[in-house]
Amino acid sequence: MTISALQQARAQYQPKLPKSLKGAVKIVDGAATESVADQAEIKELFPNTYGMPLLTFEATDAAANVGPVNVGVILSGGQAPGGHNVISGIFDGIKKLNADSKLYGFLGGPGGLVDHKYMEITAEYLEGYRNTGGFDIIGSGRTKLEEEAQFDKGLEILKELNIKALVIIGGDDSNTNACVLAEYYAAKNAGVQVVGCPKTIDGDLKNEMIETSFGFDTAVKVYSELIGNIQRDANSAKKYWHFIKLMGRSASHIGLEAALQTQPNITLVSEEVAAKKQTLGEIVDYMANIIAKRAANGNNFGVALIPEGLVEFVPEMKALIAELNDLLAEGSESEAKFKSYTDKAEGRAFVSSILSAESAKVYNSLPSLIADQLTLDRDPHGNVQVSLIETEKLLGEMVKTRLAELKAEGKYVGKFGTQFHFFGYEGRCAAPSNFDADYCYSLGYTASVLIGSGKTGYMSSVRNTTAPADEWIAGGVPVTMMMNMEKRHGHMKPVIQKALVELDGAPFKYLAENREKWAIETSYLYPGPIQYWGPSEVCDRTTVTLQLEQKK
Ligand code: FBP
Repeated sequence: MTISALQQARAQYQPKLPKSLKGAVKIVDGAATESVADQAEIKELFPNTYGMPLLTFEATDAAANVGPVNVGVILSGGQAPGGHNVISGIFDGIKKLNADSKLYGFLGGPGGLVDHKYMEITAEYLEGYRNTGGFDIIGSGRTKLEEEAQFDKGLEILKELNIKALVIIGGDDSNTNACVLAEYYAAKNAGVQVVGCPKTIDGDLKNEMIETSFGFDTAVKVYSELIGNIQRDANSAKKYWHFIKLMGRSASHIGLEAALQTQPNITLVSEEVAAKKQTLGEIVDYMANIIAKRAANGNNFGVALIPEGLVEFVPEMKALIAELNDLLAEGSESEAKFKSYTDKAEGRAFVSSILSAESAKVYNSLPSLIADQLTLDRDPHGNVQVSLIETEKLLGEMVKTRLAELKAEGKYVGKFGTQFHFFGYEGRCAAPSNFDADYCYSLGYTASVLIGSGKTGYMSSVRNTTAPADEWIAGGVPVTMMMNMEKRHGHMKPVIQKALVELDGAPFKYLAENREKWAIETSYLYPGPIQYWGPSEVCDRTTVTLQLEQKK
C-alpha cells in the first residue's frame, strides 16, 4: 500500500504517556461517588455499578501479575481524530499486562457485537493505523445497544472468543449504553467487564473528571485553519461576507473554540440564543447591524460562524421542528400523505395546513429550500438531521432581505456579497494533533489498566491536560457518577448529562468581552495548519477552551 510522506513520518511518532502509566501501575481508590443528580433513581437502576470510587493511577515498582486477557473494542457514532490511537493504547496496554492477551475489534460499530462481526487486531494490522485519523481500522456505526436481547446476543460471541472485557469508544449516549451493559453483565455474573472512552468532536461529553472528549482538539484546529485562510482571503479581496456553518449536533463548543482561535466578526452561540429566547428575526437583526456598521467604515466583508445545531435552539424553530417530528414520524398517516406529493410546493402547502397556526407562520416565512430541508427523512431516532439544514443559507437570505430594508431607510450603504461554507466532515478524520495522539493513546492505555484490575462500569479519565503529558493524571471515573434522569421518547431515562456551552464559563465570557471589538475591527487570527513537528508551543498547544477553563 502506498502511503503519504506525512503518514510515513507520523507512523514513527511515539505518543506521550503520563508518568503513572510508563511502568507498573498502582490503583488508588478515591472517595465513593454519587450521580450528578437524581441519586435515588440512578442508584436503584444501577445496584451493581453505583457509588463506586474514583480511581487514580500511580507509578509503582511492583509489577502486576496478570494472566492473558482477551478484550473486545467497539467504535461508536461519528468519527473523531484519534480513535486509532485509543485502540493502539488498549493493544499495547493489554500486551504489557500479558503478551498472550488478544484484542478483537467488532466491525461497523455496536452492530458488530450483536451480529457477531469481528476481527482480531494483530500487531501487524495495527502498525498501519497508529497516529492516523479515521475509524476505518474496524469501522463505526450508530446502532444503539439498548435491548437485553442485543446484550444477550453480544454475550454469546464474547463467551465464544473468551473476551473478558469490552471497551466502548463513544459519546454520551454510547457511554450511557456502555454503563447499562456493564450493569446488565454484572447483575448476570456474566464475567464481562465494560469500560468506556470519551469520544466526540462535538466536545459535549465533559465534566469535572473528563476534561475534554477526544477528537475535539484536532477537528477544531482543522476548522480554525480553514477559517483563518478564509479570513485572510476576505481581508484581501474585501468583497465577500463568508457565512460558515460548523459541525456540532447540538452544543456550540466547536464554534466557540474556533472563534477563540480565529477572532471572526460574528459568532453565534446556540446556548445564548436559547437563554435569551432570541427569535430568528432578532438574530438576523444582530448580524445585519454588524454588517451595516462595517460597511459604514468601508468594510464590505467579514466572517460569521454559525453553529450546526442553531435552529433547534431558536424557540420558534424548536417548536416547529418538534411538531414536524411528530407529524412526519415514520409510518404516520400524515407522513404517507406528505410523501404522496410529487410537487414540492403542494407538499409544503400540505405541511403548512397540518401545523399549528404559530408554527405554520414560521414555516411559511422560511425560504422554500429550508422548508424542504426541514421535512427531509428523520434520523433513526426520529429527529430532524440538523447537518442537512443549510442554516448558513437561511441566515444569508434573511440578512439580505433585512439589509435591503436598512438600505431603504438610509441606514446601510454597502454591498452584500456572500459565500457559504459548511465545515464538519473535513475535520473528523484528520491526522490527530499531538494532543489527540497522546490523549487518545493514554485513554486507551488507561482502559487496559482498568481492565487488568477487574473494573467495570468505568470510563477512562485523563486529567490535568494543559500540563505536559508527563504530568497528566490518569484513572477511572464511574459512569453512573455522570448520570441524571432525562426525558427520552416520552420516558424518563438515566443518561450521561450532555455538556452544553456554559454562559458563565470562561470560554464564553472571553468571547462576550471581545466580540464587539472583533465585529467592527478586523482582528483576525490565522492559526495555520496543525503542526506535528517543531516548537512545543505550536505543536503541543491545547484548545483555548481548555486553557481558559483550567486557568484558576
Ligand atoms: P458523535 O456525537 O457520534 O461523535 O457525532 C458527532 C457528529 O459529527 C455531529 O457533529 C454531526 O451532527 C453528526 O455527527 C453527523 O452525523 P453523520 O456522521 O451521521 O452525518
